[in-house]
Amino acid sequence: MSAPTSEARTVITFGTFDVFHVGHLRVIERAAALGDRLVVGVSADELNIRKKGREPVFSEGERMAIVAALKPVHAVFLEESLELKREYILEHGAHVLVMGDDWEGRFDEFRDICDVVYLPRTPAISTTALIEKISATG
Ligand code: C2G
Repeated sequence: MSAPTSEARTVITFGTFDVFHVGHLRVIERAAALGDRLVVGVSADELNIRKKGREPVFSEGERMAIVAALKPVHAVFLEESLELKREYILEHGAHVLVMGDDWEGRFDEFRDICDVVYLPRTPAISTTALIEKISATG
């Protein structure tokens, strides 16, 4: 007798992924390992300007292309608002929401529709530190 076919487990994560580095890669790899398919919301340029007060180094089109080309990533979409997480989770049929632990506790409200997992950040690397390092040596 064959086992009943179960629905593929979809994982969703979000991020800017600007000046892509190994900390981004690690969170994507670990997120993908929690399910069968990984969908990534890449934050819009406009969202970064609004929330962080600066334009990303790489445009949303470039950042989406980089993330979409990664082996563990099944699909990418543009995250246009931080307030639309519930809609994105439902739209993509996600079973698990994964974020780095810099967001610890911030998305617990979605536990009614999916699992919420916070992964430890990769230490000692960040886009901001990289930009500072590059401009100091440039
Ligand atoms: N990250 C990590 N280790 C690092 C740096 C980043 O694990 N050293 C993780 C973050 O915790 C996040 C992901 O990589 O889960 C993307 O990080 P950012 O590009 O900084 O994205 P962020 O601005 O946190 O996301 O809805 C969330 C927004 O899209 C913003």
